[in-house]
Amino acid sequence: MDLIVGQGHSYGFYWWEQGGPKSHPTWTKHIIDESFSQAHALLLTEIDGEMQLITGKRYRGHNGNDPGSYDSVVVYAYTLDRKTATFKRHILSMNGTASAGTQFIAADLDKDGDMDLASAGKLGVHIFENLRIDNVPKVMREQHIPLEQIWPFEGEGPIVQQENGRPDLVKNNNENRQ
Ligand SMILES: [Ca+2]
Ligand SMILES: [Ca+2]
Repeated sequence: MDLIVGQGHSYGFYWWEQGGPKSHPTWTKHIIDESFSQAHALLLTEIDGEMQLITGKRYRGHNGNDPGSYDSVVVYAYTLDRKTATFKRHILSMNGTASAGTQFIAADLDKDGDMDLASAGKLGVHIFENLRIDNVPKVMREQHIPLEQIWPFEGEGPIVQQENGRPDLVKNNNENRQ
């Protein structure tokens, strides 16, 4: 049995390979990733049919006193090739507000048939929606983009037709041009 260990309050996480006889085991340290600090939570789980290791940076693990406390906050998934014992990194969130916190959970949160993730940290609670199965219409996702879509704002000049603007706004633009 091998081990995967994250540095909760410094840089790096590793896997430790067990060797030797069971009566006198030896342990060899292997680097998985040392690019971020405070990998305070690790989750090894099967997602989309393959084993994945989920981790990331905890934000302000010791209230800003840990190494790397002010680095970008990241959350990564690592797919594991067990034949070569290599981990391939995939970005789930970078420089956003999602963080590792103290635990990840994996569950099909929207019950569409694929496994989603959630974490809670000092920057808030986040859900990572798995888009392998995506039953949400594009128009509905557009409505939930956290941006003000009615622009230019009042007093900022004439309305111009936007290539990807809301259908109702594009219609209004055409009326304004008449
Ligand atoms: Ca799902
Ligand atoms: Ca999904």
